[in-house]
Amino acid sequence: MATGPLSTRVAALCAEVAPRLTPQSRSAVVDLRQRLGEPLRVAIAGRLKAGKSTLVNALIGGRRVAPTQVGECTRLVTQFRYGTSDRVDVVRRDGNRVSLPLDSNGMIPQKIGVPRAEVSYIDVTLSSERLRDLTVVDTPGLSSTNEQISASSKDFLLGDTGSSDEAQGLLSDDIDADSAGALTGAEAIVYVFTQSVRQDDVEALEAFRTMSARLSSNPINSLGLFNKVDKLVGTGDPWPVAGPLATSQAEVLRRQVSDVVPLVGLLAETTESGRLTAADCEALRQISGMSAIDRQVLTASVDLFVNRDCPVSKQERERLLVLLDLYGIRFSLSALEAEPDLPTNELSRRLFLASGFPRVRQVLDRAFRWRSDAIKAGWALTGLEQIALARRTCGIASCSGTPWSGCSPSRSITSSDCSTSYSRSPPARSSCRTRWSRN
Ligand SMILES: Nc1nc2c(ncn2[C@@H]2O[C@H](COP(=O)(O)OP(=O)(O)OP(=O)(O)O)[C@@H](O)[C@H]2O)c(=O)[nH]1
Ligand SMILES: [Mg+2]
Repeated sequence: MATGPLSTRVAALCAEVAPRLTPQSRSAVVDLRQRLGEPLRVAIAGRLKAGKSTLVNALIGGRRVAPTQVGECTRLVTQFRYGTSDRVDVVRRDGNRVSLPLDSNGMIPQKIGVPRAEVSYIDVTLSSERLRDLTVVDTPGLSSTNEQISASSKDFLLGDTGSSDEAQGLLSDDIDADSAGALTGAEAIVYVFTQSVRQDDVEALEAFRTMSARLSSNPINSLGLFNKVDKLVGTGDPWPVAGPLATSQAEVLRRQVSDVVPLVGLLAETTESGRLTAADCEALRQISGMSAIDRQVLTASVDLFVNRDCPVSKQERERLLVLLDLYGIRFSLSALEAEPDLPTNELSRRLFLASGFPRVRQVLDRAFRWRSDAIKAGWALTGLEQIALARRTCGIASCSGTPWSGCSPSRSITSSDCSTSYSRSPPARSSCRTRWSRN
């Protein structure tokens, strides 16, 4: 069942045209119709270690399920969607599924038991309320600082290259075919970056957005996240710098994203997944009782924090670094110095506010959740259009014309659209390299 008025109209259109199509096109249209009834699918893209999985955990909330740092899964596309029970399926390229239990920490296991080359993606269902109207797709990071790769993948994805084999080779180093497929199938994209946006970020984002959906040139279905802003400054407050930087990066990316929002993803993950325990808070309280100068030296660097003499065990200090990093630790120590009896839940709430995540959620709601009907309907119309394009160029006559062009909710299909060339098309990748031509 489609969920909004626009999706409902497009679903009705799918139902109307499907019986008039060949079995292959019909099946693609039936898939499209089914997708209209599913939650909005948002892909998280960005460079290696930008904090994509950390963001996924914060978005899911209540738990930490996506591994960060290490593990086979960080190199695989992983989809998180709502289900009545928690379940991890490794989906093989032949379509077969291998079910795995979550590990003892409730996370996707480090070892998935299927050779990576045979895995298409990991399908995780969770009984998390947050996923009821949002499916999140975590993608492997763009690994390279090699600008050629972004350019080549862009060429390949946009169909502007003559040698798809060559481009595919480059693509597999950086955006592998599975990631490309996941992004192709997403209706919206969150692009995570750290530090300043670079030209290859712009190009990668442009390629992602274009292959995700050829909706329009408006950046209506992509959002930029400027992550790890706690790393921007040495020991001070990063927010006075983060705000203006995010604004200038939004300017650089104005054609690609609707907004750029600064974030300390780590604090969002820690607080949203409820990882900060009373014991952690107690350890921080003990450290806050040290003299001001000792505290200052202790928190001057990661190395000093772990190795200096301190009333808290080294193991606990390492845990605090994983949960909060130095910015979160300093923030907590200041809060506990001012209010030594601060309870754990109040400290966690303040860290959550300091993460910038409330604004991220608000912007995500505004950019995606509240507009999901229009985004999904536009995405499905594009899919229908491309099915028609492939059919016409393949010389199949039964789908002449675009019967849905009259009911486009977000735009109408114009003659300029009809001169656009398509080489790879969501949702069904067509083998036909096509160019629309009107009779
Ligand atoms: N200090 C700090 N560390 C962060 C932040 N966000 C993520 N990290 C850390 O950065 C590391 C990489 O985070 P991931 O979420 O695994 O990054 P990723 O983009 O999913 O990485 P790949 O999947 O390997 O490309 C982890 O150690 C995170 O804890 C942040 O806002 N601040
Ligand atoms: Mg990851």
